Amino acid sequence: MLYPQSNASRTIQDLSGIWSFRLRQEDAWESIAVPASYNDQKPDPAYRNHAGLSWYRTTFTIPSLLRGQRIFLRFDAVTHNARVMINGKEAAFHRGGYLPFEVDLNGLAEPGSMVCLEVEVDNRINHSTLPIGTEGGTAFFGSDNPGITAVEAGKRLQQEKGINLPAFDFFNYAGINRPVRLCSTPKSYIRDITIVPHMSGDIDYTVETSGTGNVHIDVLDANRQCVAKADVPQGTFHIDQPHLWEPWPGIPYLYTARITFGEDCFEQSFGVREVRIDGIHFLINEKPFHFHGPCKHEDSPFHGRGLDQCLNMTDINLYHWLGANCFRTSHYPYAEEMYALCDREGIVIVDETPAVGMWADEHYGWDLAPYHAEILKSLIDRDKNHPCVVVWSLGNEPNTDQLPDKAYDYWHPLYELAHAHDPQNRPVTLVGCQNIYERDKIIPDMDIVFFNRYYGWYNLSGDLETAAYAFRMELDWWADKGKPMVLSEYGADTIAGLHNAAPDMFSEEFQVEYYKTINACLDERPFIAGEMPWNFADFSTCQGPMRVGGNRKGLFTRDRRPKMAAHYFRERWHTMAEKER
Ligand code: BDP
Repeated sequence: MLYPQSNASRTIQDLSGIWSFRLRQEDAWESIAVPASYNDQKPDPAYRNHAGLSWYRTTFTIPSLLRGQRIFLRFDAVTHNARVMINGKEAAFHRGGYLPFEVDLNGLAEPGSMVCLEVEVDNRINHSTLPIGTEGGTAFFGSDNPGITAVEAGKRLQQEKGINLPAFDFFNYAGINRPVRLCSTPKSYIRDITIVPHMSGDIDYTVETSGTGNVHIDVLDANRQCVAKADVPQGTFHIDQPHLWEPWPGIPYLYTARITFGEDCFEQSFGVREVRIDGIHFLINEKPFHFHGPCKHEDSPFHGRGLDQCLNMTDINLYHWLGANCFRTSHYPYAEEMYALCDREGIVIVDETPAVGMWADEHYGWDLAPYHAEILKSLIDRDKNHPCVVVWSLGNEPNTDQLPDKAYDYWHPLYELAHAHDPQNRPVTLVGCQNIYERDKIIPDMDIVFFNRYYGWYNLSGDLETAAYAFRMELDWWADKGKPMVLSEYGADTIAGLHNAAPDMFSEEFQVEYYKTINACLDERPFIAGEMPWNFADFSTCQGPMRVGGNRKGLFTRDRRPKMAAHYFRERWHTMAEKER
């Protein structure tokens, strides 16, 4: 699905602003900002902890000058399910909270008329959604205390009340989290574009269209000079001695394919870069690439998970400040604006589906696979042309060791699907949790092994010497597997400002010592292709005995102030980048 564009043939009317909102149909309408999560917009536990439906409403007028055009609404993300009503009539239902969808308005509303737009949002999560949630009071870090009569009765009551908690460790921010736009194109239009670049300068492409017209393509360099042309909807054009798209600290050079089809036109940017794996090396443009950068969340005060371009810019500038070159979109697809920014800034992305919370044995009986496959395909369709995206992640920390064959049978077809569906055939991974690695069949089978480990934190807590001993033992086991491996999460909760000369858990000194200890183990191993600390910044989670105002494993606080560990990584990563230059 193409990203909305306003140009000589297409228009966009951004519907961002203050809409009307209510949590229950019998309530009066209140005011709400769009786009943003609703949860933190009012100091009211009913907003914060709501589980169920909620309603958004706004009005807009379709300009008369759009007569004769194809007119549609484009929702970038409504979390998690959306039912869209146009002038009181149901126009669309969309399942899934982090990917875009369009609602065709032709036949539903006339140019020149005012439209009433209502969106019914469902934020409930359960065994048939991605991410996974639980009905009742058992959260990610909650304690079950099974067998205690009174606690069991309490849990039953919570179930009756409809308490709905995440099976994952981030707050279930909900609502219209990303922009809603009224868009138009000519009636005959460019439906999709696929670009597959090669370092030789040969660029394979496909333009999909609807209606009648001729396709023409001009390929522009960064100075908007034409460097190639094509006149058929599918084929290969050639750029002589192309500038490559290189991750930071290289130059992330971007070209633009300016496509016309009848009256329609569209500009698609792309980078010339290749990605492949060779033994223990992950290669970008045939050079070994070392992933170093913290994983992220879309999370901030006020906005929750809502799009905030200033925050995204600030974060990417902090990545530059750190000398970081990558992040993973833990644990769901991010807003499209972030990928466009990373294309420009040379920050590499590991792009993840919202498959998180799949740690129960029963998971493999829930038959999520068809829906999961659909989401994976939509993610690839959305992000396929971004040079910054170099790996697909099928999901985060599922149960893969307890029922290793079932896990294999679930995940392997998704792995194959990602390869078959991605025109650029990027490497594929599934992020593994700390588990009985000797039993695991699927994680070691991925193109590149992403493994999350918390030696010294969740286990062997605080004893860093023993943590290093244990981690080294595990690394010995992986050493002869012949695959590149990325430590895709490791970290320690740290309260900013808590200091201790003898480093103990939760102090800033401990976080630094923890990273120094684990990094020393990584530095000895040639098959380690990267380190991705958990997390870039502190972030909000649901309440629980393990979380003091959220997850505190950030290198930065939630308002982006560096902890000591941020300074430590800054030194380490800039030194690494100097050597790689
Ligand atoms: C990992 C999860 C991540 C958590 C992290 C933690 O992948 O979502 O936030 O642990 O516990 O298991 O901090």
